[in-house]
Amino acid sequence: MKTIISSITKIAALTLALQNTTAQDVIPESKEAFDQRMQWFNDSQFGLFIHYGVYSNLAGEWKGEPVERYAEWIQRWGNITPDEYTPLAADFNPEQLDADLWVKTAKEAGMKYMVITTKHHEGVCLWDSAVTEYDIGEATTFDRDILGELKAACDKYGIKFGTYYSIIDWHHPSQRAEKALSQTTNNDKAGYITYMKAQLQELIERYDPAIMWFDGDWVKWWTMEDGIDLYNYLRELSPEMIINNRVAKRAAFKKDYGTPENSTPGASLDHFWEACWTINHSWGYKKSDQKWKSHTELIQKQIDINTKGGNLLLNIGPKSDGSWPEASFGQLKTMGAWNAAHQDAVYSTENANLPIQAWGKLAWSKTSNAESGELFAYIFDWPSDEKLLIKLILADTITASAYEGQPLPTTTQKNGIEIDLSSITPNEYATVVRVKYNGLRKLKSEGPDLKLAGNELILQASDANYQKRKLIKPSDDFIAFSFRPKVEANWALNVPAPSKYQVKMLYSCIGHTKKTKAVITAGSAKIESWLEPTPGLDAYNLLELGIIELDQVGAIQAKLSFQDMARHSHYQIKSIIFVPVSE
Ligand code: FHN
Repeated sequence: MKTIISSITKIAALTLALQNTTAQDVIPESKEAFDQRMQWFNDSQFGLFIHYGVYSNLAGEWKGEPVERYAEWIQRWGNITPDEYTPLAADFNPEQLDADLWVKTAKEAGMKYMVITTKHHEGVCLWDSAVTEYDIGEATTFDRDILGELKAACDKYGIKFGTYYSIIDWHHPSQRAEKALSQTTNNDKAGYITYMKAQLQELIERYDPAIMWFDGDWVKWWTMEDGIDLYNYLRELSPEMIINNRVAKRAAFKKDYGTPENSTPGASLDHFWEACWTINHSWGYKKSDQKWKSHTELIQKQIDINTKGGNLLLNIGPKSDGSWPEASFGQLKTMGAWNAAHQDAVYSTENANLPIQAWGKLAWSKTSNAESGELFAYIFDWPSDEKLLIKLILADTITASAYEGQPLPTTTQKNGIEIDLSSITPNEYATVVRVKYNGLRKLKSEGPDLKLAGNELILQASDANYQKRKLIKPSDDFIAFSFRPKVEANWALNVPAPSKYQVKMLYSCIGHTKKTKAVITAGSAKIESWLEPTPGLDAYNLLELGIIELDQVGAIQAKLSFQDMARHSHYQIKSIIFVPVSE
């Protein structure tokens, strides 16, 4: 009891000290100090996300039946009552948890930090907290300090240790699991905030996390002011610790970094960011979830994210005993080998804001600028004629080589730089070519500036599913629809948070003889708009269709179809963008 009183006294004193910071202000920090604090994060490129808790015991099944959606949400989607769920903590027994193996595997994959769920929405704490008995100390028979073991292993291998903490807490009396998506008020908000602050102080004082990774900010009773107050509280407690933007309201709050989820922004962003992705489908371990991403998809995803200036935070969901699903080791091993063989192209590059290329990605070394430097071309789709055209850029001088240094012949074309790849063999996952230059110039870029904020959900043409016979797909850069009744494309859309979204579509169309309507559905939501013709198929228009509400968390189906498609009309769709609307 003494510990609890001292924690609450400390919090009260600290909260008073912050009174002079008005609710809407974050603690002042110069750009230099902020950039310095974010430096290691920005250089990391790749981190490990771990979803581990009592839900891991259930492996996505309840009473012998698989439960839909994410396994860590099983209490909600399995309609498990608190009386049924709370005692399950007694079975939590990470006896096979080998912190050294976890962290060594992460390091060998090329990961520079890790973030583990210390308290997910279920509310159980993976450390022995003084302010609750629903934790590893009292609610389980397990008595090791697994967070301490992981922190020690991170220190041993030079990996930064981070902690995930959910604002949502279905065990705390102030909230209820069955109202997970509809709870508009918290029936003891002040008490719960004091509880959270005490727990966060424990995590900081015991494990000194380099990152505090919040989640659950979307609940209606949590406000931007609450988040900024909590941000300031933590900045005082641990001035060098990095805090993600879900501490407040992610659609509008960008400090310290943005957190797109199971989605990669279509272009670079004007703030630090990290995209978190599952390695299969569910965050928490789900026995039936065999939707493992291929080694190629994972490597190319990391390259896509890194070349746009972000980090990939890749999730593993350990089994109840603390062991990892076998498939995860293979994926991380392959990623580690590729990262190790391309160190310059992974850890010494940054976003170059260069024109999008249909065959892969572009970045430049950190020391480059328009006058001189070195480009890295990451080739996903090997050109059939073995001639790589880097479109829309020219340079005064060009010297191209394979990643390992073998010279490659180049020629300057009207619309870009062409590199002869015939003397080298493509890498199974992605081939890197170096291009040293002087006097780099960008030709006019295609399409309108999307002005992305980073938390948009983007459906790219390359990720669409559709009946190929009905559509022409000349490249991954767009889907071409010609006059075909009932033609449609669909995507799996991962919704990170229930919210209203402004729906936009980047398209071009010609041959309009009469108006055509685009119809977009996402889960049960639907929106439609007439399409105006564009000056040409290469001249893209950003259409705003309007606002829809997505009241789900997790994967739903999105579909694009057309009504009254005009004869002899042709459409090219680059992307559909869902922009979260801050409440
Ligand atoms: O509801 C959580 C979900 O369980 C998981 O933790 C992801 C990972 O960031 N975040 C929320 C869904 O957006």
